[in-house]
Amino acid sequence: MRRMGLVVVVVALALAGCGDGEDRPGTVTPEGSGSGTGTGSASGTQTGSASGTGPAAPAFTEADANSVVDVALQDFSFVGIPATVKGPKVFFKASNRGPADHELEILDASGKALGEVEAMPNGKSGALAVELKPGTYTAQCLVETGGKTHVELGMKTSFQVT
Ligand SMILES: [Cu+2]
Repeated sequence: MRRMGLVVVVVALALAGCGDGEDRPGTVTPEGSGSGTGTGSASGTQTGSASGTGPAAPAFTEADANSVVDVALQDFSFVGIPATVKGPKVFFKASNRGPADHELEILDASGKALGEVEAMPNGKSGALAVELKPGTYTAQCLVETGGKTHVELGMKTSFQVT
């Protein structure tokens, strides 16, 4: 236990050192935010995905897409995602038919998240433009209802990109 604490302190100091330099323009270090709690685990994980880089702008427009997929999000399934989608530019138009909040997250075959339409309430819609190589992909929703994720409730589907 004591050894772990020391490591955390060293990491924190190293981060502080980096933050003072001027050779990393644009990155915002977590220090100085005022909340003193949870120094240990927080500083380690946050540095990788630099804060300040917002969600990437859509890589292409609906008009430039090879496929436009209209998908309805509902309790608890995705409706409208074909078994096979022509890539590489796939434009998802998601609308929530509820009644619960839902999101649309796209994963590659290794389970890596490639993009998402963030959770939104019933009646709302959102879009996601992603470039997908040929292969197998999964759409899922990780919103929770009654202590279970919607994936656990069956809100997950696979599709092929050609
Ligand atoms: Cu959901």
